[in-house]
Amino acid sequence: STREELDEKAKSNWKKHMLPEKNDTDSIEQDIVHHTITTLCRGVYNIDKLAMYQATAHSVRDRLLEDWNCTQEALHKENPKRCYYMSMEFLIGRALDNALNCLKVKKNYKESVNNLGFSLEDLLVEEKDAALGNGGLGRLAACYMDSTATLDYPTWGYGLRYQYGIFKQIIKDGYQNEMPDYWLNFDNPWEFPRTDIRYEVRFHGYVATKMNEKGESRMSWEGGDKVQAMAYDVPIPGFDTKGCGNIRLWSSKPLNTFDFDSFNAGDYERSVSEQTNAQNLTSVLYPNDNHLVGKELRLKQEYFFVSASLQDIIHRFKRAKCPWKDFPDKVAVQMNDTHPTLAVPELQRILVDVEGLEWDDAWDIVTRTFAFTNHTVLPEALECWSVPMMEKILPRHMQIIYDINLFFLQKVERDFSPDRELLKRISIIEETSPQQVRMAYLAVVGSHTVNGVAALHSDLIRKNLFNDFVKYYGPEKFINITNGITPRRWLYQSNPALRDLITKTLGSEDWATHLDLLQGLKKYADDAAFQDAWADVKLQNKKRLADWIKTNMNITVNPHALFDIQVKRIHEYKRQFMNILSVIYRYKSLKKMSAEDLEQQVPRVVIFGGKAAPGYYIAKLVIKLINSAADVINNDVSIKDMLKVVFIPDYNVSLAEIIVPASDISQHISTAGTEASGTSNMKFVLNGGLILGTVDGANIEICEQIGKENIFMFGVLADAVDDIRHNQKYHGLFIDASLQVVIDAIQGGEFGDPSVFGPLINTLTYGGDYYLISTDFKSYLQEHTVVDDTFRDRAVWNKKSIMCTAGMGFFSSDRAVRTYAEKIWKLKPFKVGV
Ligand code: B1N
Repeated sequence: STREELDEKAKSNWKKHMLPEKNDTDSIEQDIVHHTITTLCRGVYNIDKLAMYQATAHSVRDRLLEDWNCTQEALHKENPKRCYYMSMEFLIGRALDNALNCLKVKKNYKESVNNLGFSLEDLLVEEKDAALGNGGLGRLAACYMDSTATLDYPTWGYGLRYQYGIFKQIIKDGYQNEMPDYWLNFDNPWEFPRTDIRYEVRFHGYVATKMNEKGESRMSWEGGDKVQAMAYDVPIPGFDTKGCGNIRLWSSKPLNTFDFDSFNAGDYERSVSEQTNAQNLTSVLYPNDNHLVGKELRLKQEYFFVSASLQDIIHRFKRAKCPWKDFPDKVAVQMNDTHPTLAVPELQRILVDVEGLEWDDAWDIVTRTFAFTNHTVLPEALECWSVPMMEKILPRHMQIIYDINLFFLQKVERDFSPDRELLKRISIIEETSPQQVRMAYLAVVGSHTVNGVAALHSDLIRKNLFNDFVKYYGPEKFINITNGITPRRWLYQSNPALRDLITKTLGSEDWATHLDLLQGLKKYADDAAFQDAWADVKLQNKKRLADWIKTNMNITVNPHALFDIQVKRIHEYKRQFMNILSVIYRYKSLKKMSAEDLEQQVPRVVIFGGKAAPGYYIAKLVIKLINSAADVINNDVSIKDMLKVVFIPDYNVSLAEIIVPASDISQHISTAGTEASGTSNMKFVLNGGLILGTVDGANIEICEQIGKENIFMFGVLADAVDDIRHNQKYHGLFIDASLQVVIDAIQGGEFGDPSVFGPLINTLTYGGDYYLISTDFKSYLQEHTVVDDTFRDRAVWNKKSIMCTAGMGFFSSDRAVRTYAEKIWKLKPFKVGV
């Protein structure tokens, strides 16, 4: 029986016991001890750091749950319009520190944990990262969930509960090795299994014609194999609000019903192995960033995810008994790239086949519900699924996609242009052999709004990828919403020293939810005392990173050196290769210097971090080259510590929290027009680090916001890239003398067996240098010199650093999310408990 059916006495009994948690230190200690004894079945005789972390986490979770329930109950009653953010990736990282800050109980917890004989800082690092994402796309989803919760937007994330997150990277002999990340080995206090929330998901089977209740003929998807999706909820606390968001992750489980007809009598082993297969569906996150590997299991994951999420959304919608035509007034769905695009034909299928709506009425509902964010223009990342594979796994969806395409092309032909070439170009089906479904086109056709993630990127997709669609639909459908990052995790939590200085200077911590207030720092940018305090914070953060490097890698780095950092997924377009080539150039130059000249140099620590997709051979060679160069350079005493190179293994969210606050320079040096936005650029600048970057992605808008005198930019512009590639193809490349020096050093064996690096060097020479390293190398080296010269004048540098942080208000994910809510979702905040 539900709460509505309980009698008044029972209800008042419930109320009497639903008491809020108390946050005085004594109550907190009591709760931690209670969880140690009950939840963990341990005691003072065998408590250790991990157990203490778990007990502490459980007590914090209790406090979160209170807000979670409060929020969901209020939403249930009021039933406002909600938004669902569908993403195959959520790169959340650790939860405890974030929750303590959001609930404003960190100070008391620190004291309580101390009173029980532990240090809170020691406990925080016991937590394993929730690493259910590859890079920027997954981390963006996590930042957006933080902001929707903080701003009280009724938004839920939907995703998959992978048992293996992104692999653990281990460096052996300079090479990347991958280890599975079985992150659920210990209990996970940050998720709630919802054993009662389960849906069936079908694969394969066939399409039949059936009569519905009204006596109309309808298609019906029959037979096939079914698996079960079970929900796990991950609460997302908002900062300083009673509201609490949620990410619902689906896990595949075998279906426990028994189909006697298809049971192969006596073959018990086979029936168990079928159950195991069902479970394997959500086992592993595909470890590719910006790259599609058209595996059948991935397609199944995408459908499984979409099917379970839509069933859940529809179940919730139906509770309110609204007519179907109101669906888009109650539900907005944002598709994080094309990965959830099967939701378009799936909703159409449910409305037409199952609910009996007419095609056109259903399609109107579908296209008023969905919106689509594009995150990449790289051709190798654009999802295309082969028609035969789709027909096999999702036969009814394939028919629906054909119909969507047919009606779409008929409209284009009738209302716009009968040009056969245009119709071929704009078709959702690509006429290759076999045919392919272009998921990006399906997403555009099925959505009311499409957005890119930075100004340049949105221009490029309007001009290139979606040009025909812009002409057909008109430009209003294609908008820009520049990415953002949450200032809670990426400054408030990860950089306490800077947080405190900013709060003291501005007189309150309102900046954490109104990031534009950082503007108030500008008036202190020339103040010598403030500059010193600012520089001191940076030094503290560099020491923290230097300590980590010493402890974990046994490399000594000088915290007074210029820290030059590039951490992100390893990809040719991001040009870590160009970075290490320039490091080798610097090394060769240092080696040629006289003792006096050497002494005049600015010492540098060049830090790399990032994972390569396990099958990405060239990216893995870049890691090897970085490590081989580091070996030689770090052990060459003749350069007197003027240069150190560090490759930090297993770069992830929790390491980023230590690395980001410690940069003097961070590098964002993608070939112009290839990095859709980038978000780590925003994190570094927010923490007072300067950018060395190309005129690409969000670098351009960062430059506009902070002023061009506070950023180091170089390289060709995006609109020149095509012509340069064309010229290179027909006239060959121009390899500058400085680049030749470096190539010669590698090929001459200065960094180990040169044959190892042959294929990598070939991408430049014989490979045509697609990412234009040879084009940009000279201006890149020149800009490095400007960086060195600027760093010598510390007052000038400190002012730039302050101006960086002060100008970053625009890049808060609060601004981004508010824009989505107003322009796309038509969503209002829903405040709880005031
Ligand atoms: O999305 C980020 C951007 O800031 C980055 O510039 C962009 O590279 C990144 C297929 C992707 N685009 N596409 C992906 C990830 C996984 C996958 O399987 C593509 N990631 C991005 C946030 O907008």
